[in-house]
Amino acid sequence: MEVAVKQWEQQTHRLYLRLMAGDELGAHRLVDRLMHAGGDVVALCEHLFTPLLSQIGAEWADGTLTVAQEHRASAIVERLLDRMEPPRSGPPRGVAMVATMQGEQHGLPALMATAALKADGWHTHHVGTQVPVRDLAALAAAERVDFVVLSATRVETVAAAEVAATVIRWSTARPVYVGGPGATLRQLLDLVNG
Ligand code: B12
Repeated sequence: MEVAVKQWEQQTHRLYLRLMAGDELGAHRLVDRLMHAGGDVVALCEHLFTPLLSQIGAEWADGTLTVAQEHRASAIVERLLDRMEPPRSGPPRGVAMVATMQGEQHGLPALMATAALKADGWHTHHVGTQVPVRDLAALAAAERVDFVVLSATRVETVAAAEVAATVIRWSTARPVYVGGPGATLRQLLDLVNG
């Protein structure tokens, strides 16, 4: 969707106000409207949800928002992401698995990665957060995935995910891609599509 930067800023602000009011239905309607206007999952994640979450994180860090307000907003965003799956026809392009490693509680980037991969036509197993590396490697092998994606949000957890990636690559002989803060979903799609 070709939306001007200012329009994304306005939409982000509108969504922010709905989240702060706990208006989940209003938030759903806004996202549905953008999707119907031709918005794709990656554009919405990168131009709407990511800046919104950065703002919420900054306000939480400086004490403007309480933990309860941040949690409520994050939980609504999780449910918005769950609903964004566009209908697709035809067989999947392949099989993907997405997770975060132990110590990484930030599940939203992984949810965004899953939404982006599904929209790109991959059958995607979303395994959630804080998954033990051996269990993830075993499941990836059992499901014969084409690749594994590990999302991480902090410097420490990016480093831990890189170590886990080496273990999973070694035991499954499959590519493993690690995303960190600031990495984009477009980069992820470029990686998986070669
Ligand atoms: C929501 C949130 C939480 C929620 C998470 C809820 C959930 N369901 O995810 C909760 C409350 C659990 C939480 C906890 C903590 N949090 Co927090 N949290 C956030 C917040 C507000 C949003 C996180 C987020 O989703 N960011 C947006 C993501 C989408 O952006 P991104 O990281 O650039 O991700 C992109 C890429 O990763 C890409 N992507 C995803 N997968 C892949 C894969 C590949 C291969 C590629 C290429 C790309 C890719 O997709 C994303 C799309 O743009 C951020 C603020 C912020 N600025 O991010 C703080 C933030 C990340 N948290 C922070 C902190 C400090 C914590 C805690 C340590 C706090 C504490 N003292 O307990 C704990 C950590 C718990 C743990 N063990 O992990 C700090 C981190 C600072 C740092 N750099 O270390 C931040 C930045 C807040 C701040 N301003 O201080 N948090």
